[in-house]
Amino acid sequence: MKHLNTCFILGLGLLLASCKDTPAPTPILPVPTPAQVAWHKMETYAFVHFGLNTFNDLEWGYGNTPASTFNPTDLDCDQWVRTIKAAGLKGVILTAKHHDGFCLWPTETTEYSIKNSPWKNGQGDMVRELSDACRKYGLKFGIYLSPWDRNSANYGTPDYVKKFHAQMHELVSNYGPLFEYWFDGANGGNGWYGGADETRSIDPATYYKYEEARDTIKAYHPDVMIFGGTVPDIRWIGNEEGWAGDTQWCPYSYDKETNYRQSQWGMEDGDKWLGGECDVSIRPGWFYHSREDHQVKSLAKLVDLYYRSVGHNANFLLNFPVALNGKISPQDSVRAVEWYQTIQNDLKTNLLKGCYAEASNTRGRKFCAHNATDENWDSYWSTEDGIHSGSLTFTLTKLSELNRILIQEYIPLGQRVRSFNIEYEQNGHWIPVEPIDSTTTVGYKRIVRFPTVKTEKIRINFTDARGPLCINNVEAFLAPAIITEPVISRNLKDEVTIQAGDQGSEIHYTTDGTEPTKDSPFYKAPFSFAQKGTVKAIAYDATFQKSSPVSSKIFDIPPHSYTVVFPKEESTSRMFDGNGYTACYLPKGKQELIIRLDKEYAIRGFLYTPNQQRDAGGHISNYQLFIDNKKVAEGEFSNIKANPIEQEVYFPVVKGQQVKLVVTRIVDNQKQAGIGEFSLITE
Ligand code: FUL
Repeated sequence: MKHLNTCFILGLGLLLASCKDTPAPTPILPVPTPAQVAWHKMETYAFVHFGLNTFNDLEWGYGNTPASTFNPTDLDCDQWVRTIKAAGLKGVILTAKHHDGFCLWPTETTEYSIKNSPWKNGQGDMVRELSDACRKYGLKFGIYLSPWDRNSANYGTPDYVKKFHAQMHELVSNYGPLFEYWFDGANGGNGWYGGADETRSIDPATYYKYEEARDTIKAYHPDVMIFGGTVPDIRWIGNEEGWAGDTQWCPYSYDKETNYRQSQWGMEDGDKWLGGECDVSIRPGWFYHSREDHQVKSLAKLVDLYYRSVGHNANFLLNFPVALNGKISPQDSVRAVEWYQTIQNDLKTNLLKGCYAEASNTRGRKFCAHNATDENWDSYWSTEDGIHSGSLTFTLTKLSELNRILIQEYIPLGQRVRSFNIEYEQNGHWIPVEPIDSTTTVGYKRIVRFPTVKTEKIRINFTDARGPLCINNVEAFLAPAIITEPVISRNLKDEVTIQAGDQGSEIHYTTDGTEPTKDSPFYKAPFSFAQKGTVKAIAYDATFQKSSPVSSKIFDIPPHSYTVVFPKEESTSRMFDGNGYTACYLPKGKQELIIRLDKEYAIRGFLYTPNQQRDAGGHISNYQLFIDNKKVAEGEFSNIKANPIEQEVYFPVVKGQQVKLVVTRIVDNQKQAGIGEFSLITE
């Protein structure tokens, strides 16, 4: 026994000595700060958009909606926080002031605040209520303070910047602790501005004095992550759809950026560590609109977004548009919790737990393959200096089915992996899995989804990296199938096409508004639907005996009833083809569209979809609509630049046959308006 102990101690001594001798790989710049690493580990958190816009059915208030309209009847921040927590989200960011300038706390800087609203007779403080609720339930708290202020009379002058900084000071010194501070980038130009009702432009890079702002914020909250402005700690992912590119570098250089959409992928040669944040609303809009009650994102959509954000090395920021009563709507909370439970269930049983891990090469015992499965985030498998590739092979404890592999790099030493692939062993042969994304970067976290394979051995080949590999975690799972709802569209020939989201599932549909079941008619091919009505469909997987959620599409005037009078170009047909990715551009000089309908209709609104192609321009930001030469609507498509989704406009019913859309402003003052889809809504 004594002898054994001596051997053991001797062995341990030698081992420790050899560990001591093997240095860790040199960091590859840029590397994240410890606060940035802690932020990556949060992975998912919530946004809440609530304010005057909520009560006026707006996305971007003009700055003139009266403070008296802010009147939640049953505001309950505890309910928000309970919901957000049940959805597994780790924190919440509140729009303390949106572009309309209305402040949700009793600021000294302006009268345009909850002080002058009927809510709690002007005695309330929403920022306080939410930050208290967060503390009570153990959630982190963050602030969104819009730099653009469409209410402020002195917006555009140095005095406004003083006011903006004073607002920030009130927020950082009175509420907290804060984990994130959001500066929105929108500066749309026009606004009420104390009654001036004009367009004002500023240079955001210099006007707001973001460097000073950073110093103030960090003096109170040294570890806070600043979003936006000129000195951010994290970066906008470049879309408001909630996804990050599968190639996803945290390094980024704003001075090398030529198009803001580059942010979707990051930059391998970026000189700053700026992790991506994917912001998306659970509904189409950021603020609550009752007309969107049926448009809460589907479970399949949200789960997909999780894999395309967190699973693509980025954080996920899910917005809840709080409703008029001051609560998160039941549809939204049920969906968010369902989403969380689905992901938890997908990633429940790690099949690599207790497995045998082997590496093709390693820089020393301290950096062995086992570190990738030891559940210790700070230990990692690493290759020798100068060796930027290598494989990890895992022998499972038994023959298993799997369809997810989760990989993490030890990011405190920088982001390294450029490419990898995954194989599984079958009858002595290595067969590549078929991932649904390209397998390039890894970063803080990469989750690879692929069709289920059955095996006892899995191998990950890291084929290229910026330095020696540093892999601190690998897990594998078998996630149950989610059946995705089908996509319904109608083309120029008035034919309806229904496409399944999953291979192998069958589609059943109805055209009379009733809910489809697996006994409803089976969809085989496009069918003619030259009428107004609703088509509903489900995908049904006979193997799993499971149906997707129902997709539903309301079709109004059939495409064949529209004749374009101006411009007389063939490409105009693209705006009625049921495909937002094919667009028509109005001719330079005359930004108008004139349509003649086949007969008179009672019209109560219209739908406009901007060109859905990646990086497309020409989105209409302001419009007028005429029916039989009478103006029936005029307005702004707020936030269309950042979020180019279908826009809905309603007005009192007007009977007519000729419709004219006049484009009065195009995003970025471009010369030609693009129209992906256009249609009228009838009574
Ligand atoms: C955008 C804003 O303009 C939207 O209204 C919303 O607040 C979103 C999160 O950021 O840029």
